[in-house]
Amino acid sequence: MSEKKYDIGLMGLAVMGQNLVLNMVDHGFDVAVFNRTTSKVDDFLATEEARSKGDKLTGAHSLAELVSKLKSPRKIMLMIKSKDAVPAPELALYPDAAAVDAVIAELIPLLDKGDVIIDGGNTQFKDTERRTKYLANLGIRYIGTGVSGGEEGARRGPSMMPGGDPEAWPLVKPIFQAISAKVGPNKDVPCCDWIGARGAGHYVKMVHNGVEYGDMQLISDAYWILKNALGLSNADLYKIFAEWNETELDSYLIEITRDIFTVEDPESDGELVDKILDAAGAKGTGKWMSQLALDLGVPSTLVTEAVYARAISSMKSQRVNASAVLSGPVGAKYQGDKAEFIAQVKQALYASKICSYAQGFVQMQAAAKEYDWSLDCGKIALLWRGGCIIRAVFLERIKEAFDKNPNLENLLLDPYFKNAVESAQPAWRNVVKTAVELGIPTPGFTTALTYFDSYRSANLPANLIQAQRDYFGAHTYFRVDKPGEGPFHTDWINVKKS
Ligand code: NBP
Repeated sequence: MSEKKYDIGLMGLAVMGQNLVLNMVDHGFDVAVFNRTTSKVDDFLATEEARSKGDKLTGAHSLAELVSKLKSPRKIMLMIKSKDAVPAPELALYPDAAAVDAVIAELIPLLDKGDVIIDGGNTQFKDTERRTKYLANLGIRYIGTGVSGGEEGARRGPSMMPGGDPEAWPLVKPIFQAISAKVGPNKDVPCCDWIGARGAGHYVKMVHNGVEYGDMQLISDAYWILKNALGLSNADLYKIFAEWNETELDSYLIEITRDIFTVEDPESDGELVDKILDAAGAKGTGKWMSQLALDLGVPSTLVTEAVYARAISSMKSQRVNASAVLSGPVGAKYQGDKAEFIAQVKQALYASKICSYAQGFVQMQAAAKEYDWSLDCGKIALLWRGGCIIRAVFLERIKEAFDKNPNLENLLLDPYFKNAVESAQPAWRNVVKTAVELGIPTPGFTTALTYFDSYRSANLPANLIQAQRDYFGAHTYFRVDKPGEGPFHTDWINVKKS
C-alpha cells in the first residue's frame, strides 16, 4: 500500500502555526507538521486536540521528511519568526540569513519545479519581493501572506492577505479560503483573496497593522480625555464603549476595550487596567509603514503619530521627572455638559478613524504604483471586514466607496465619508480644543484634524518654504501666475525690497 500523502505541510509550531494546522484539519485538509525544535512536533501531536484529528495530522522530524509526506505540487507553509529586511542577493549563499531565508535555502534542494513555499509570518514586503523573484528563477512558486487575527483568528478563521507568484494562488486558494473568516449576510464570503504580485500581500498586511496602531491610539485618546477631562470611572467607560459598539464604531477593538474596563486586578483591589505600566511596546510593523510612507512621500501621519506616542510612553522615567519640572494645565475638568462632551468624543474618534483609513488606502495606492502591483482597494477592505484585529462594520462602507469609484483618490472625497466627517467636525474641533486647553495629550485626534485641514486647503504656506529654499540654496520655485512655466530662481539678496 502506498504511503498516505498530505495536502499541505506547515513548519513552525508556535501559537500561530498550531492553531492554523488545527483549523486546516477541521476544514477537511490533511496536514503534515514540522518544527525546528523537533520535540515540539511530538508535544503538539500528543495534545488531546491533535490526537482527536486521527490520521488527518502527521508529524515530521526533518524538512526532508516533511517534504516526502506531501502531495505534488507540494505546498509548505512557514509560520516562523520573521525579521527585518535583509539584503540577501543569493538566498542559498547568504551566510547569516534570517530564519525564513535559512529555511528556504534548506528547502530548495528538496523541492521540485512547481512546488509552493508560503511565508505566513509578518515579513517585510521587500523580503517577499526578493524571495518571489529569486524562487521563480528556480521554478519554485512563492507566496507571502499576511495572516491576521492572532491565536483566536488562526484557530477560528483569520483574515489572510496572500501575494506572490500568481500561479501559486489556485493551488492554495481552496485551503486558504476554507480556513479564513467569513463575512456577508450568509457568512460565506471569505476574508481571503489574492492581493497581487510578489510582496503585495505582506505590504497590505503591514498597512493593516499600521491602521491597527492608529485605531488603538485613537481609542486611547478617547479613553484619556474622557477619564481626565470628565473624571469618568472604569464602570462609566465600560458603558460608553458598550454603547459605541452598537453604532458605526462597532469593531473588535472597541469591543475588547469595553471588556478591558471590567477586568478586576487578580492581585489587589480595583481594575487591572489601572495597574498596567503606561509604556507601550511595538514589534515594528507600524514603524515599517511609517518609514515606507516617508519613502513614498505620502502623509501617513496617524500611524507615525501612533508610533511616536508609543515611543514617548516608553520614556516613563523621563516623563515622571519632567512632570515635576515642566508646568502646564493639570487636573482641570471640562466645565460643559458631560453627556454632550461624551458624544463629541465619539464624533472625534469616528472622524479621526476615517482620516486614518483614508491615509492607509492612499499609501497602498501609492505603493501599488511604485512597486507595480494592481491592488483592488474594495476587496482589501472586505478582507479586513472579519477575522483580523481591525475588523469593523465600517469597512463595509469603505468597500462600497471603492466599488463605486475604484480610482477614488481619497476616502474623504467619497460622499458617505465626506458627510460623516463634515457632520463630526464641530464636535471634533471642540474635543481637540478642550484637550489643548486642559493639557491632555490626544495625539491621534490632533494629527487627524491637522491632516483633514491640510488636505481640504487649496492653499498652504509652502510658498514661503519654497522662497526660503530658493533664498539659501537656489532650489527654484514655480509661480502661481505662470502655470506650465519655470522653474524660476531669484537673487533674493540683490533684488529690490519693499
Ligand atoms: P514566533 O514568531 O514566536 O516564532 C516561533 C516559531 O519560529 C517557532 O516555531 C520557532 O521554532 C521558529 N523559529 C525561530 Br524563533 N527561529 C527559527 C529558525 N531560524 N528556523 C526555523 N524556525 C525558527 O511564533 P508565532 O507568534 O506563532 O508567529 C509566527 C509568525 O506569524 C511570525 O512571523 C509572526 O510575526 C506572525 N504573526 C504572529 C501573530 C501573533 O498573534 N502571534 C499574528 C500574526 C502574524 P523553535 O520552536 O525551534 O524555536
